[in-house]
Amino acid sequence: DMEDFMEEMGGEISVPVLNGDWDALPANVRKYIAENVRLCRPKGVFICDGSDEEAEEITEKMVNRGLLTKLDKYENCYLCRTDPADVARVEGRTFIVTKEKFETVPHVQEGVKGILGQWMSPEDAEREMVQDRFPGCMKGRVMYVIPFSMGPVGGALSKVGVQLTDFNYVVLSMRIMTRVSSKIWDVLGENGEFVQCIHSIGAPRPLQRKVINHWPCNPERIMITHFPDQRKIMSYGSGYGGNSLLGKKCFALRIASRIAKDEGWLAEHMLILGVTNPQGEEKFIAAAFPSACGKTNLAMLTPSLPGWKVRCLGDDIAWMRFDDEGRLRAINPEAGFFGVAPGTNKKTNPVAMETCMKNTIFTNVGMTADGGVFWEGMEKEIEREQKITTWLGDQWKVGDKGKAAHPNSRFCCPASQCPIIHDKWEDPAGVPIDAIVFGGRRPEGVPLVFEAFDWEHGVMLGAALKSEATAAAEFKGKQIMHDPMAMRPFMGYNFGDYLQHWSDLNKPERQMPKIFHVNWFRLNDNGKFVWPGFGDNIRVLDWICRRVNGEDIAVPSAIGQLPVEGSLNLKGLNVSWEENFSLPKKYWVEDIEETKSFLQAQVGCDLPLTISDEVAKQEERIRLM
Ligand code: GTP
Ligand code: SPV
Ligand code: MN
Repeated sequence: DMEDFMEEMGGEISVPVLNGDWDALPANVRKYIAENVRLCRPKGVFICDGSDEEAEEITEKMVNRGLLTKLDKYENCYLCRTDPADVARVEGRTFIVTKEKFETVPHVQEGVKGILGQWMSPEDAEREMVQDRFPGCMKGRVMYVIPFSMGPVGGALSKVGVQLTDFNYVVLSMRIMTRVSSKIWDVLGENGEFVQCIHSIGAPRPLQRKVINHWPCNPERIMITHFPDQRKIMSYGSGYGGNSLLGKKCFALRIASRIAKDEGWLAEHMLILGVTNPQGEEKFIAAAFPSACGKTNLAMLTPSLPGWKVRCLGDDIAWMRFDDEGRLRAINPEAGFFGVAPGTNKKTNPVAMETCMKNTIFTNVGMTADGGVFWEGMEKEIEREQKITTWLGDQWKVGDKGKAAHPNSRFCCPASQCPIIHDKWEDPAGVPIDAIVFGGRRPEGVPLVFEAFDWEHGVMLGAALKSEATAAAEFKGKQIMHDPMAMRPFMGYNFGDYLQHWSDLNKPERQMPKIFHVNWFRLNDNGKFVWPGFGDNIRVLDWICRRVNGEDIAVPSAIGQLPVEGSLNLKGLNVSWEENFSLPKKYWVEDIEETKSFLQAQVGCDLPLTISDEVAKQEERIRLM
């Protein structure tokens, strides 16, 4: 048992195993747990098996404690309200730890503060995490052991992780977002490799800080560190999504992007969808938009054009690898959706609304008096004058000041429940990607859709991706921020090396996907969206599919191939071509200037020549506009 094990390790403590069979664990897992028990001092260890019974037991406890509220209107749905100080990812406290600094971050220009990832030395990480934060951090709490697979269990492209956490909310969320199962132990075998994920809310007993909303956390001390060389993640102080569900951004993007570089594949912040035209021909598309810029919505799109069908494979992360035939194949490593609630309704995203009506955990949304959910955008879907409790616990009704839901409130639900989930969403071989799409919130100047001239130009477009800040992280206001490849917060290694890796993928024997750029968020002079978005985005997908088929419906411009006027199906819409597709020269002159200095300042000598060449070519084209 654990006692013998601790003794062998020269340890002095042992704690009860509250659930599961310690002796059935692989030896390297036992060692990993024992080391962290010694460091974190939990009162017991709970080995999860991912079963429904286990989830029911944990859920009941959380309801009794007040951390979850049952939503009577739906089947097996719960509301969770966090400490208002713990509502989003904390990018300023997120680090990648490598011996060599420039493995993690590019050589920025002198005097410039880098924004493409944060590096920490192993010595500092040892002091900050292992010495300052983690000793005794789980005192009085249970350490849960969560075996999980990113990607189908045992699949060739899948990877295994084991998360240790002292927060039951994380256990319930991980079993929705990843594949949690005892089968993982068999996949690992005796000494199989797994990613070590260690998470603590940093609130040992006796408590040092008042617990708000029954959500223990330690916002002042939040720190999230990644050790790509050791395939390890340590996260402290926050229970929120991307900070605590370590399979998601920490593993499937930051650690995986680094593994992917070493092994020749890609781990990207992308949705995956299949779109079938009225003739029955299906194309697969992967799209990268920054956080809260429309991935979930596009992945679940309900087409406004007759005869079209969209099926969802994933809404946030894609792992992609070229196969022997030279096709880029993508899998969704996740098993659930952790989607933005506000803005989602039966008109904008009926599929998401249907997906989250059972077995869902809602975080920081409002609640109606009859035990339903409410958030901004649902005004037409509840009875008038309904009494609502806001995410902060205040009484409220539609029309009152303030908001019912936090702008980054989320639903967490199993992907399998999605009514348009693709039959192949769990195919371990993945689906062949025909097009890659980049996009962001661009209120000005950027057309609805355009196509890259070639792969290199497309990689440059990705590198130049910008967007208005959103509520998914700690940033305030509407500033336009660079978010290259929608990966700025999730880069696992030097961004210059990352761009080189993307460039190097282009080989003659491969069928390279076409690359596109879209913008659903352009505003007119009255501050109104010039494009209806949502279900009408099928019209853009239609154009993209026809381009993939080689149709002659594009005309070169300074920034890429634009749709020939009239080539986009706008039947039944009242939109202005000019407002959607004009290229204001002044805007683009400034844009390329700004992009060039951004890349020079932030990526410096690590910027691949192919990319600076593409920037120079674009600059020249814009000059000639
Ligand atoms: P993360 O989960 O943070 O990675 O976000 P995401 O990229 O999946 O974004 P999501 O689809 O949840 O959309 C975020 C917000 O953008 C929601 O409030 C949506 O209603 C809104 N949105 C999505 N698509 C469109 C669109 O086509 N037009 C407009 N105007 N808004 C959109
Ligand atoms: C994002 O911010 O891109 C998300 C939410 O998908 S989180 O899981 O918190 O990263
Ligand atoms: Mn995301």
